[in-house]
Amino acid sequence: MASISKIIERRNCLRHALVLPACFVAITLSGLPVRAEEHIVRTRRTEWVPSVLFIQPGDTVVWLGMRGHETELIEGMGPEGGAQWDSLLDAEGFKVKFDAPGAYIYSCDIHMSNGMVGAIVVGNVEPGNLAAIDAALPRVENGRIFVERIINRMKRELNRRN
Ligand SMILES: [Cu+2]
Repeated sequence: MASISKIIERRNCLRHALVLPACFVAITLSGLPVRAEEHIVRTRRTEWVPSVLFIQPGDTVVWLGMRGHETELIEGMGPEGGAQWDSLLDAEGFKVKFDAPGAYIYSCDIHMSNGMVGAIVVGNVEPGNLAAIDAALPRVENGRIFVERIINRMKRELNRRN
């Protein structure tokens, strides 16, 4: 017959076995200290791959394959107080850290009329600046149709996710 102390020991083990995984799950679901990630956008001729990228606040985007290209936020197409960028030409490995949630529409200015437009969505909630992006669209002079196409693709992907 097992002694009382052995029974208690077994109970404690059982308790730890149950409690530890539960703690782990709680921390993960609360969205607390999850490590910031780095995401890569590559060029394929005059396209960004992926053309629509979903990331979390605090993540960084790195552009690769940038010979003959540059990347810049289209005016008025990022959230207020969010990252703004305009790289040099041949900006291999250019990086932007995104802290503010929202949608960011960017282009390679040189190839904008070839459709070199991309979208980055930061955060899990519906971006708060979709109306502002729509309002900024008429001000785009080159390749507006491609900008519109990427905005629509982004909205479709947002609908699919929500
Ligand atoms: Cu380009």
